[in-house]
Amino acid sequence: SSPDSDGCTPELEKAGLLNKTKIAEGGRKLRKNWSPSWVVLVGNSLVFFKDPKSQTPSSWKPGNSRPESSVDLRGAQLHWANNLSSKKNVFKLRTVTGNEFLLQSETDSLIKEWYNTIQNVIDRLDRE
Ligand code: I3P
Repeated sequence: SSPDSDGCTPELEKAGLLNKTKIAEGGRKLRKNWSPSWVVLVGNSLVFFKDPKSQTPSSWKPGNSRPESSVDLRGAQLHWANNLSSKKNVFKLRTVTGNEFLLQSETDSLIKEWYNTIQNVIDRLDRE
């Protein structure tokens, strides 16, 4: 049988290293604090892990390490946001609860893949 034959394990869509900063919490602006984050897109959530060195796609399994934080993508909004940073390849993710994150990569193709994959999940949730 497949690893998810009971349908209870959310599908791992994507995982990788991105630069991340939270810029708002509940609509309240925060001071930027960029740091590398291991980002995992699983089911309806984007999950952030603090220690990228201990994380690899093959070692990641639900429950085997504690996420730093997690974002519910239902109703979220995604926008390219190169106007919000001196860095290149930046997009902004805004949750329904008014939390805002910037995510960034030096690699053009990589950030485009992340943008498209997250947008696809948001679109899927919008249709539900
Ligand atoms: C911030 C830091 C950030 C920078 C931000 C600065 O200074 O240099 O990297 O964001 O710019 O304010 P500090 O470390 O003193 O908080 P970017 O790298 O995204 O440009 P900003 O204030 O224009 O957002």
